[in-house]
Amino acid sequence: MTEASAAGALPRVGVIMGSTSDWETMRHAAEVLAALDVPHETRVVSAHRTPDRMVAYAKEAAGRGIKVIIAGAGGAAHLPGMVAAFTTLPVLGVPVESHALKGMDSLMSIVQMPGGIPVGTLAIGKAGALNAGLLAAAILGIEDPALAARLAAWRAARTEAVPDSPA
Ligand code: RP5
Repeated sequence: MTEASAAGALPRVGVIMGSTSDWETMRHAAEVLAALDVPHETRVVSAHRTPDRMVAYAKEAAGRGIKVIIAGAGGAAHLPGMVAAFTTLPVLGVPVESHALKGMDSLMSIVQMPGGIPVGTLAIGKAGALNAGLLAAAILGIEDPALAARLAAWRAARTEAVPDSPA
């Protein structure tokens, strides 16, 4: 399953990003959510280029049944923090690796939120996006034992795949 609509289920996780150029990174969040059968949606929502879309998305997400928002952006990465300003849903921020500063700008833009407006900040790039998807599944799994079991199986398979020796 990819988009929630494909299965007719309401999306429970929103995966948003500042640009289509972020998809190569953010697809790793969407792919693991799909692997875990978590209904989700993917949207391009830019804090700078489409600020009205961003405000509407953040304000309406909870009412549409979204439980967790994963927001990825690069450079002056204001999207996760601004979305968090408009919703009390958990917001997981993924710093996308930028060309100029290798994602350090993205990380610093996302991580240092003022007290009171939390963003759970992940690692720069692919690992951060993947882990954001896993964290979203873990959060939903608190109230969804079947999903928690799928997540545990996913993790166990990765453990099983680690070889004893490098050669
Ligand atoms: C940010 O600017 C986006 O999140 C993206 O990471 C970065 C560059 O965007 P493009 O110029 O590639 O559209 O807003």
